[in-house]
Amino acid sequence: MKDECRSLMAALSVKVLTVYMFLSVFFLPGVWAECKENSHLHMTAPKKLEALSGSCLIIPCSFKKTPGNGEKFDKSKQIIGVWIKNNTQFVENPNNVIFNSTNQTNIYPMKIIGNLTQTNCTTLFSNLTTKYTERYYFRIEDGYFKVVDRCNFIEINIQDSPQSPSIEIPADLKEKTSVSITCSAPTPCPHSPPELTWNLQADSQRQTETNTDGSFTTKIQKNITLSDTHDGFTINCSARYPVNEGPPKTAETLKTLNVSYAPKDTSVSISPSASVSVGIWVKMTCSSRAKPAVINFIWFRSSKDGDQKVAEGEFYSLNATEGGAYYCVATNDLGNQTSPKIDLIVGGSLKLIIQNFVRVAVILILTCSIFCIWCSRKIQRHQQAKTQQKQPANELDLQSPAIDAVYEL
Ligand SMILES: *[C@@H]1O[C@H](CO)[C@@H](O)[C@H](O)[C@H]1NC(C)=O
Ligand SMILES: *[C@@H]1O[C@H](CO)[C@@H](O)[C@H](O)[C@H]1NC(C)=O
Ligand SMILES: *[C@@H]1O[C@H](CO)[C@@H](O)[C@H](O)[C@H]1NC(C)=O
Ligand SMILES: *[C@@H]1O[C@H](CO)[C@@H](O)[C@H](O)[C@H]1NC(C)=O
Ligand SMILES: *[C@@H]1O[C@H](CO)[C@@H](O)[C@H](O)[C@H]1NC(C)=O
Ligand SMILES: *[C@@H]1O[C@H](CO)[C@@H](O)[C@H](O)[C@H]1NC(C)=O
Ligand SMILES: *[C@@H]1O[C@H](CO)[C@@H](O)[C@H](O)[C@H]1NC(C)=O
Ligand SMILES: *[C@@H]1O[C@H](CO)[C@@H](O)[C@H](O)[C@H]1NC(C)=O
Ligand SMILES: *[C@@H]1O[C@H](CO)[C@@H](O)[C@H](O)[C@H]1NC(C)=O
Ligand SMILES: *[C@@H]1O[C@H](CO)[C@@H](O)[C@H](O)[C@H]1NC(C)=O
Ligand SMILES: CC(=O)N[C@H]1CO[C@H](CO)[C@@H](O)[C@@H]1O
Repeated sequence: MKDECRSLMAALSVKVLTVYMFLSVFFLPGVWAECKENSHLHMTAPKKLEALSGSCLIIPCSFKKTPGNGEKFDKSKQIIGVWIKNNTQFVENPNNVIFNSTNQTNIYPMKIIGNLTQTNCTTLFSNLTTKYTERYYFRIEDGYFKVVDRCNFIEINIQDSPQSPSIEIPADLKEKTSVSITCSAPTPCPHSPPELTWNLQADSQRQTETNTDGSFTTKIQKNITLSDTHDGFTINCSARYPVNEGPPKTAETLKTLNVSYAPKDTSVSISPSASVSVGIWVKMTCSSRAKPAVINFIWFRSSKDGDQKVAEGEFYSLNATEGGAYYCVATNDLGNQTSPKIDLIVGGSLKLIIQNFVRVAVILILTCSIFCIWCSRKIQRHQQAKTQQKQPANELDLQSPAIDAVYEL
């Protein structure tokens, strides 16, 4: 019984092992085995490439041959470069050969533009459509050396809409510093690079640069000296890619500037008013615009002997006893700003004002009355004199009592 069990177990484990080996040979990726087998050819290219339908794609590519025993290069023949697409399990299925550099016309619109004798397999892939989204393997045929690099393949992804450009802004923006802002767009097809536009005036002309992996990027750049007005500004960069047919395809990216700045527009407001009576409670408020927010407000009172610090904090309340000029200084991490001075005028109390008013009024009334009485008397006398003048001429005499009366006054 025990023996039977043991042999059954042994049989089972052999079967399991066989199945596993079968799987690893035929179904599991088995990449290690393929890579080992084909290490004689090593292709170097970006692992993934994105491209736009209706445009083209440059595949940056180079390779290294390490011939094994019996593999000889035939110098009399030209080196053949072959691209194989991968949509079946066996990459060497002839149906998957979509480009052979000896052919004038190929199944896929590809062209090796690199010099194969200089191990440059750079390829131009034109008239792209989304159906070319595939995995691509490279093969070299040079005399008896005919090898596919199965380890290093390229995933080419062709899409109907372009990738968004990217806006590069240095971190930690501060006012009064000069920064360089760049908008860059991937450029799969440097023959027809995207046109870049943004809501900043570009300093430099559009430039197409080569990246370290051989792919391309188109850029525009602007150097700006930051100020608080740039804070919250949204940069809108758009890339227009020309395509074979129809209008250009566009993609845009927005990025908002986050600029920190020292306090601005610092001012003092006063309540109930800048002109108050003695003994009134006055509240002053210091306001300022700053990023990051103001961490400290300091209040000063100006006087002949210089300015004196009187308080700290956003608000300053005081019992109005005497007037003076006050101001505040707002401070944050980036600096400080002094507000304009505000004059606090302290008058007498209401009671005092009324008393004064009454006193003035009484004096005025008295003066007026005396003057009026004097005036009316004078007019009276004058009229009396006139009446006497109208009497007969014989009575007109310098010693007339009426005239005497006038002189009496
Ligand atoms: C590529 O073309 C050459 C010449 O026509 C041919 O000898 C070779 O077998 C082709 N290679 C592949 C992988 O189709
Ligand atoms: C190369 O040309 C031959 C005939 O001209 C054709 O049968 C073959 O499919 C072509 N190969 C490729 C990869 O286009
Ligand atoms: C390979 O060829 C392409 C196209 O001619 C060229 O732009 C590139 O500089 C070449 N690469 C190297 C490494 O020479
Ligand atoms: C490719 O490179 C080889 C060797 O450097 C040179 O002889 C040949 O003229 C080049 N071919 C082309 C088309 O530039
Ligand atoms: C690409 O397509 C256009 C028409 O759409 C055609 O004129 C041109 O020859 C094609 N180019 C290639 C390389 O196939
Ligand atoms: C912008 O600044 C960078 C360095 O910060 C400098 O290399 C570049 O020449 C400047 N560009 C312009 C147009 O001034
Ligand atoms: C960005 O700019 C483009 C053209 O300059 C414009 O069509 C688009 O509406 C703008 N986008 C936003 C969100 O403002
Ligand atoms: C702006 O930058 C400050 C620090 O510099 C940060 O605290 C704040 O969250 C940022 N605001 C936005 C909207 O990114
Ligand atoms: C202001 O001070 C005066 C005298 O110092 C005092 O009589 C008055 O009550 C105070 N007013 C207030 C509102 O505290
Ligand atoms: C404001 O800043 C200046 C210069 O940085 C400094 O000299 C001054 O003491 C500051 N004032 C206050 C009230 O912090
Ligand atoms: C998409 C596709 O068909 N991929 C295949 C490419 O070839 C390998 C083997 O070389 C397969 O494992 C993949 O399934």
